[in-house]
Amino acid sequence: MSVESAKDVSNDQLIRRHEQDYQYLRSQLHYRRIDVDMVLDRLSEFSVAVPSWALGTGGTRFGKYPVAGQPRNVFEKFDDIGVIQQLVTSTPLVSLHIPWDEPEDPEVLKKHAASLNLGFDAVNSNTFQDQAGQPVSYRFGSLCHTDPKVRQFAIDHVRHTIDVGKTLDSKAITVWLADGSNYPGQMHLRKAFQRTLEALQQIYEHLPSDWHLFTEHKPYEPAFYSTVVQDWGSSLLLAQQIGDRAKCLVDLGHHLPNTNIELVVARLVDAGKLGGFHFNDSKYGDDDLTTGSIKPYQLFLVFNELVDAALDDAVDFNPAYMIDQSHNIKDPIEALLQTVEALQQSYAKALLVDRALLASGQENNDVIMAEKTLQTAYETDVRPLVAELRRMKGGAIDPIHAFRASGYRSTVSSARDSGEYVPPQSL
Ligand SMILES: [Mn+2]
Repeated sequence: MSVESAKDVSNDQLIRRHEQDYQYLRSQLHYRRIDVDMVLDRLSEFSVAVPSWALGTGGTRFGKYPVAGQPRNVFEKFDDIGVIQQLVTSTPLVSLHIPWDEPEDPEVLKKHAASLNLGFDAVNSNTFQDQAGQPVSYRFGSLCHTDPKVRQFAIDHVRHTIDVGKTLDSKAITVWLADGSNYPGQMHLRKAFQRTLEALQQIYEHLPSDWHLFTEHKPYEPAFYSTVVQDWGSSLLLAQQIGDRAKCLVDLGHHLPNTNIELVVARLVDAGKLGGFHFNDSKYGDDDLTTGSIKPYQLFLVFNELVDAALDDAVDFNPAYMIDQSHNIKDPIEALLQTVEALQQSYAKALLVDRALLASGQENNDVIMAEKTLQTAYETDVRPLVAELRRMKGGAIDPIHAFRASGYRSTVSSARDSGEYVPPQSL
C-alpha cells in the first residue's frame, strides 16, 4: 500500500477516537482561556530540517546493525524524508552533509526534492575525517591546524560546501569542528583558537550576503582533553568576531551533564546570536538519542525560552531548527517520526504557557505560582492537538501507525537489495 493510502486508512480507523479526544482537550483549553486556533496556527508554521545522515543506521565504534532497505544514495534518502514529511507535515527541508551526500548534478537532485515537496536547509561541511585520496590529513586538526596547508585545504572544503549549497538554494552552512587535543600540552590552547577564528573569517568572506554561518560547540569527543570550540562562550566569541551573519548553533547533546541548556539559549538570544538547533537527546554525552526520549521537561523548557523570545519584539529572532541524531537500533524513519512528534508536542506545550500569569509570578517572586504555570502547560496532554495539526495539514493522526500500515520498510527492503550505503567520495 502506498504511504498516502495507508495514511488515509489509518486516519479513518483513528478518526472517531481522535475527534473525541481533541474536542475534550479543546474544551479544557477553552476553559483555560487559550486560543486553540492561534496555537494551531503557530504550530503549523513550525518546521524542522531532517539531516541526510539520519536515514541510514548509525553505529558506535563497536559496531553497526544496518536496517534492511536503508537508502543507498542521496535520492533514496530524499524518498524516505518525503515519507516522513507526508506523515508529520513539519519537515519540508533537508540538511545535506558534504561530501557524504554531495549530488553529482544539483539540478537533478533539486527536481527530485521538489517532486517530494522538499527543499534544502543548512549544508554541513566535514573536516572531521580524511576523505579517500585527500592530500593532507586532519589527524591533528583542520581549521586550527599548525600547518597552513592543512588549514587552507579545510577552508577550501568549507567554501566548496557553500558553493554546493548555493546551487541547491540553501541559505546557511553549519561548521562543526572535531578540532582539539587529546593530551595536556599537545596544543597551544590560545593559538589554536586564533587560527580557527582567522580561518572562519576567511570562510565568512566567501559567504553569500543572504546566508548564515553557524558554529557548533562541543565539550569533548573526538578530542578528549580539549576542543577548540568547547562551549557556547567560545562559539559566541567566534560569532561576535566573525560578523553579523555568524551565529551559534546549539546541539542539545553537546553539553556536559546537568548543563542548563535553556539558560544557554536565553543568553544566546539576548546576544542576538542564536542561530539554531540540532535536536536530539542524551543521558550521558553526545548520545544522539531520539529527541525527548530522556529529558522531555528540558526540551519543553528550551521551547519555553524560544516562544518567550519570539513574543519579544525587541529580539531579532529566526532560529533554524534541525535534527541531529544517529539511529543505532531503531528503524531510522520511525525514530524520526517519533522525534518530530516530540518536537511538535514540546512546542505546543510551550505555546500553552500562560505568559501573563508567569510574568506576574516572576515579578511578585511567587515561586510556586511561576513554577506551577510552567508545569500546568507541560503536564497538558497535547497529543490530540498535534494529531489534529497533522490531520489538518494532510498528515497522519498517528504517524507510526500509518507508517507501519504502509509496509514501506519491507517494500524498500526488496527494492534496495544492497543494505550498505556507500557515500560518494568526491573530495
Ligand atoms: Mn550537531
